[in-house]
Amino acid sequence: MEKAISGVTIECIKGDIASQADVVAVVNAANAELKTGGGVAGALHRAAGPGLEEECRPLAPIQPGEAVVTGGHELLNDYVIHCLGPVYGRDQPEDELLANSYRNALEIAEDKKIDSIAFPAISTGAFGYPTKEAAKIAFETISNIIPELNTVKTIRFVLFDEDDLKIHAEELSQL
Ligand code: AR6
Repeated sequence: MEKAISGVTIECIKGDIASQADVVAVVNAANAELKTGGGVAGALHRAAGPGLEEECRPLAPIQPGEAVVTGGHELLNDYVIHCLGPVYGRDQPEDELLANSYRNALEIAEDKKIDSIAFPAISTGAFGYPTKEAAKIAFETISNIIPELNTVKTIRFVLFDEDDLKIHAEELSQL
């Protein structure tokens, strides 16, 4: 499933965020300490090797909604953009904090002149954000920021299972 808006392609695919060979940057659904963990953070840190955690150490801790960038180390990508999403029901206002994650990641991508970026569904795993609500916020935020984008041309959502892919494809088609 993909959709083009003002020259920017938004794609939804099923897959593993740690195996996206053809994008310049991947986004990590990080923890505040920017350490390895479960889910996306575990997959990216495992594939990147210990150099990633080392580079992250002086950048931590980060706040919900904030994003920071590192190199990709042994990943297939030049950059990792680490976003701390909100914990659903705890970090408030969670919708704004989730939107900030997407906005801040895309601002970093522009600063670094990155043309392709892959996101996981931030906050929808261990942090408990309902997938449909989170997908709506993600796509609305991205469509609002698209007029400000110059270098980013491809924004990919990498969903881990068929249900999450379906939910994201539905929300994207309604944009
Ligand atoms: N590729 C793509 N998506 C994945 C992958 C993968 N390899 N693995 C899981 N997902 P989560 P959060 C999906 O928990 O909710 C970590 O332990 C997953 O099914 O990775 O922001 C950190 O250390 C879900 O839909 O991120 C933090 O403490 C989505 O990615 C905390 O979890 C996000 O799940 C962050 O929680």
